[in-house]
Formats: sequence, C-alpha cells, structure tokens
Amino acid sequence: MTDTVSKILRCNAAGCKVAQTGNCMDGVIPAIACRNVFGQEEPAVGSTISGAHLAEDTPADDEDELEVFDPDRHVQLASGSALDVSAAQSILEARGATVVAFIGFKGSGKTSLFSSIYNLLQSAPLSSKLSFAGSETIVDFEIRCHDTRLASKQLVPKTARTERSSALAYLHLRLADDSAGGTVRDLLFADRSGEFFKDAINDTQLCDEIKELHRADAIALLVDGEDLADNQKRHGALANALSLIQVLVDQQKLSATHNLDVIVSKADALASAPESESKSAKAARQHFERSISDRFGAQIGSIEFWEVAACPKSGTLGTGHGVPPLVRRWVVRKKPNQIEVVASPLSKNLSEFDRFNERYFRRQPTGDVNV
Ligand SMILES: Nc1nc2c(ncn2[C@@H]2O[C@H](COP(=O)(O)OP(=O)(O)O)[C@@H](O)[C@H]2O)c(=O)[nH]1
Ligand SMILES: [Mg+2]
Repeated sequence: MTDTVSKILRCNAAGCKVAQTGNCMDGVIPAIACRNVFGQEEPAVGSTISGAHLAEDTPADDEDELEVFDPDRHVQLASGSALDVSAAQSILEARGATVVAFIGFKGSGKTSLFSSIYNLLQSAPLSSKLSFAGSETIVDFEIRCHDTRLASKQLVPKTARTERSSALAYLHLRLADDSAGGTVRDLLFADRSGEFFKDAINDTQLCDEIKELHRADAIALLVDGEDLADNQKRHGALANALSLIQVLVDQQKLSATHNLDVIVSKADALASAPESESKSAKAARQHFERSISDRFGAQIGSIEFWEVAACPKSGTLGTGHGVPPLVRRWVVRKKPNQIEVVASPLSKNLSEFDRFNERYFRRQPTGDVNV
C-alpha cells in the first residue's frame, strides 16, 4: 500500500450524501458539476479508496469501499428526483430539450397532465409514434403517479399535491419519435405550486420569480374543467385565468416570443355535466377563448386552445384523453438553438425492454455508444 492524495467529494447542501455515495442529491451528473459540490484533497492510504467516496465519519470497512467511477465500465445513474434549475440547465446544454412551463391555479391539473404522459408511456407509445426512451426523474414521476394507480388502494385516482413550499422543479422525459426515424426528443416540464400563481396576481413583483417562462418553448395554462362545469365556480375560474395572463403580459413575462397553450383540464367533468350546465359552460368557454384571442393575440406569439382529461374519474373519456396530440405539438415546438440528437434506427424483433435499452444508451450493434 502506498500513500496517495485523492479527492473526496463534499457538498455544502444539508442532507446531501455525495461523500458517501458519489451521487448528487439534486441529480446533477457528474456530481462535481453541481454548484454545491466540491472536491477536497485528502491523503488516503492505498489506491482503492478514492473519487466520490467515504466521509471521515463513515465506518471505512473494506467491504463498504466504493470504487472510483470509471466511464468505460460504469453507467452513471441519475438519482431520479426532480431537477433543480442547474440540473435542468445541464440537460438543456448537453442535449437540448423542449421546455414546457406549466402555469395555473392549485388543483387545475398541471401535475396530473405531465404525470399522465409518463403513465401513458408505460403501456404504449403515444399515438403509436412517441415512445418512452428514458427519464432522469423517474422516482419523482413514480411518486406523483402513485395515487392514480390501483396499488395505492385509493377509491378514485388522485395526484399527489405539489407542496406550497416546493420551489420550481423540473421533470424530465426522453421520447423516441418513430415518425422521425427514432429521433430522440427531450422534454423538461417546469412545475411549481399553483398557490404561487394566485399570489402573483395580487403581488406582481412575484412575477420576476417565474423564471421558467423566459426559456419556455411552450407555456401551458391549465383551466380547471371541473370549475367550468360548475355554475357557481365558472366565472371566477375564467376571470382568474384571464387575470393571470394579463399580469404576465403586463410584466412582460409573456410576449411575442412565447407559445401559449390554454388547456381546459378534466374534460370528463364537462362531458358528464347536466345539459343545462354544460350549455352554459360551452358558451362561457367560447367567450373566454375569444376574449383571450382578442386581448392578447397581438402580444403573445401564438395562442392555441386544447382540452384534456389526464385522469378522468367518471364518464366515457379514456385516461389521457387529448394528451398525445398536445405532446406531439410540444415536441416540435423547439427554440432553434437546440441540439438534435439522432439515434440509430431501432432493430426489429426486440422486446420493448431491449428497445428501450437500445434507445437509452443508443448502442450500435458493435456495442459502441454513438452519442
Ligand atoms: N375528474 C378529473 N379530475 C382530474 C383530472 N386530472 C386531474 N384531476 C384531479 O384534480 C386534482 C388536482 O390535480 P393536480 O394535478 O394536483 O393539480 P395542480 O395543483 O394544478 O398540479 C387531483 O385530485 C387530480 O386527481 C381529470 O382528467 N379528471
Ligand atoms: Mg401540482
């Protein structure tokens, strides 16, 4: 054994176990790229303890020693948690991605919508063309989707609430576009608590904190279809959505460079409303859409109107009603400075798992990685 000097990864963030595991708590890859992580030189005895390894207060018994990360032999796995701004930025810089920023009030269906995309991809490609090719945030998707599944033993599907305190978080999905020779498309969904948007209407200074809008390729404004179907709540819901757009336009957070998608969620609630309510809902919705186009058409780059039922609780609409065409629209809405990564055509006669493996690591038949 010889005395060597090795670098131990440390982190300034409380609770981060990078020193023990080598993995950044925020999922930044490589961990040293995280702004909180730094390497500390430390004399170490022997040559096997190194890299992102044991902290001083960790029992250093030989069996627990961690190997140095070797890019030729090891695959760096993401922690699977939601990404912070710097981790999302790393994906944008490394691969390019379509950024979709979700806005709308609490309970309008933001989290359910992008979680449903992940859920739909579990069983089949979207519109038979867009298939799952990986995600850096699988753990967070699973947490958000759990209550919509039978395993949760919930009587009706629910979506885990986005906590008021939680800051801006990004969820990541990678899709293989079979209509474009298997081109890999990365999507980043910016999610934050709906209460924040309510506060922003009354305190316009808060708009400066909604930084995700600046870089977004699409801004998805969710309007609660359940409120729309309800005579008591309808006008308040539509007026609040209009106020949110107005505030964002006034504060120059929404402008001619943006694509705004106004999405009525929970279409199942509208479809199953009694006829009298559904007639008034339809008329109010048409008026609302006209008002948006008339008032903001000249100030916002493009405005489109959509309807989805990400997670229907009643009626005949299937799970994810209206979601696949919306995703397709997002996928092609990329700002021009992004990097296109073309995957090798997928081999035929492979299992879905092998096809995923092939897409994710994009291995050629020789085993070379061609990214
Ligand atoms: N009926 C119905 N409820 C939905 C649908 N999508 C979401 N929800 C429910 O609406 C509630 C709020 O959704 P959530 O995504 O958390 O809203 P967020 O606060 O905007 O993120 C949850 O209980 C969801 O289960 C839908 O398509 N139909
Ligand atoms: Mg939410």
